[in-house]
Amino acid sequence: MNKPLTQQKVLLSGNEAVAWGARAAGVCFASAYPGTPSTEILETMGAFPELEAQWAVNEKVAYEAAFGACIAGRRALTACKHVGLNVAMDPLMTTAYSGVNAGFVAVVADDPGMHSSQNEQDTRRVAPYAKVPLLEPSSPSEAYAFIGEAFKISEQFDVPVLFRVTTRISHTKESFDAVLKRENLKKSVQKDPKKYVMIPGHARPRHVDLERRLMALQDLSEKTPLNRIELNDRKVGFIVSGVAALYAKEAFPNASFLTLGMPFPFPVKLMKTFAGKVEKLYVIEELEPFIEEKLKQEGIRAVGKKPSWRCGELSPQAVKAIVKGKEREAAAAKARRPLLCPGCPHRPAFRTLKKAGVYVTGDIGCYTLGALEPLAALHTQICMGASIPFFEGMGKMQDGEKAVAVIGDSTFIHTGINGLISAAYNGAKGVIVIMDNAITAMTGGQQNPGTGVTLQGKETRRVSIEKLCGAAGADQVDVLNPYEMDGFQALLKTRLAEDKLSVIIVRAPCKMVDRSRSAVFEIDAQKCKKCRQCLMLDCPAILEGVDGMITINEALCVGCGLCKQVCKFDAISLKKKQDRS
Ligand SMILES: Cc1ncc(C[n+]2csc(CCOP(=O)(O)OP(=O)(O)O)c2C)c(N)n1
Repeated sequence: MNKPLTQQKVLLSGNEAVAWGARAAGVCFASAYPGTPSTEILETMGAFPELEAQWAVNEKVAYEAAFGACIAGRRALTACKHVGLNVAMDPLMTTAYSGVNAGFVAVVADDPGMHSSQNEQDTRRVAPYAKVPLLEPSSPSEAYAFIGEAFKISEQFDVPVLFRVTTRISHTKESFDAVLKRENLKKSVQKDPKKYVMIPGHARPRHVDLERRLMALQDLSEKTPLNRIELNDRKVGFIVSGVAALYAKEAFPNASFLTLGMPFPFPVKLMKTFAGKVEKLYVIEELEPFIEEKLKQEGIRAVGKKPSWRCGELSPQAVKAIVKGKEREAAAAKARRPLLCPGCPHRPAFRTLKKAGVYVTGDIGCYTLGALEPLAALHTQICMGASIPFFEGMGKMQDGEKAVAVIGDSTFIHTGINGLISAAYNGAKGVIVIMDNAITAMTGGQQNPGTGVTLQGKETRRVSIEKLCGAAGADQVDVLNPYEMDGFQALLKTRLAEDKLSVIIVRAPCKMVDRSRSAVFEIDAQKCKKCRQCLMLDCPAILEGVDGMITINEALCVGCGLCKQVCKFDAISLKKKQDRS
């Protein structure tokens, strides 16, 4: 008889490895809000029938739902991008006090280099602030192995564990052997108000206890194999963590290394021991001088990096430059600028807003690209949900001209709704535009409560954005198709002239959802006067040749017809089927 398979060769990205590792660790519940580079963790878990994986409306809710499962005695995981942890900071700070029942791990994916983020904050700094342990793998196989350790640490030390990955780990694939056994841990639910009701009288002793737990974690950090010394050539030693460990090992393969898979609490004794074994000590880490500062504080002599290296990613070449004491050279401009997809419904909406000449407070999503030339009709973007409060504050301080807020459907449900309730309550006036493309497009097309489908593909209740807006206190809610640009323009003018708080929902499906290609357009070179109005739409399908000729790339055109709408010379028409190549 064949033995059941206990080990399997897998090829997984870091995010997939986190998901597979969590399944092997017996995680029963996972909740997240999407955010690059973390999104695929939950997408992968969503495909595991043996556990409950779900999208929450935002990271705070995701954290709390997962924590509820942990109180119920099941291992639970939440995942987010670095800025998502800002939204979930409130429960993180106090669940550190309360501690856990079954294991609880918060996976946070940082984005050094800001490939798809508005900042590059270093989550390692959060661990000492929140007083929780931090694990940091340097490869997908380590991510797989460390997740199980994170749950054990969480249970042994009664604390949530922060698990940090970065873009290069999240999105790099590695082939390794995965143990397929799934742990089966079930604890019973505890009614323990002294632990889970954090009124001051209960929280004070829990804070004292947290300090005790941290001391015990400090001991663990000194002993755990997650922090490991490899002694080779002793002339040069490196203290490294995360993906920087791989860069340093590639750049200096013969050197000695102390790799910190559990950088916090800092293994101070281990760092001193290692420092004593090598002639010259360097510390190599991406972003903040997190380990470097601790070494300085402990009087351990080590060479760190110049402040210019705190911005952006490292590489093996960067490690060599740091060792030579060089400054980071200014990065060359990125070759390709981001563009809205052909047929994207945000394009006509921004064209209309630009025509209206209004100040637009924006938010985060694909529609943020409306800030770029030539659409250039969005004027702020700081963090998710800020558009409506910015609009409210600006509107109250400005004489005459009103700002318009622009926000996507997923962002509106994430934190935009709070801004609308507050604006309505405080008597704000003006127009809020919700760009509802029925998906969370920016992060690759995830479902949200507005789409009526769950992460695991079940039909569910669908939230009505228009009813939400009415209930929140908007005086007027209109719904229209952004492709009807004349209608949108007229409505915008009317609503802006009124003394009301209005919401206009411009609704048309994202082209990633509705992939139908109704038609293809072409430009009649005889009729085209090269007025460039179609080019001003910034559609990737419309091209200007070196000879000034404007053409439509048939392979990219999805037939939205926007270019035909803006052409004053009737030079754009449907391409007949038989003429299509
Ligand atoms: C706090 C936080 N969480 C997650 C993200 C990642 N993120 C940016 S925009 C966005 C949602 C975009 O969806 P939507 O508002 O519907 O706009 P669309 O991209 O569909 O146009 C997400 C998940 C982020 N930037 N900040």
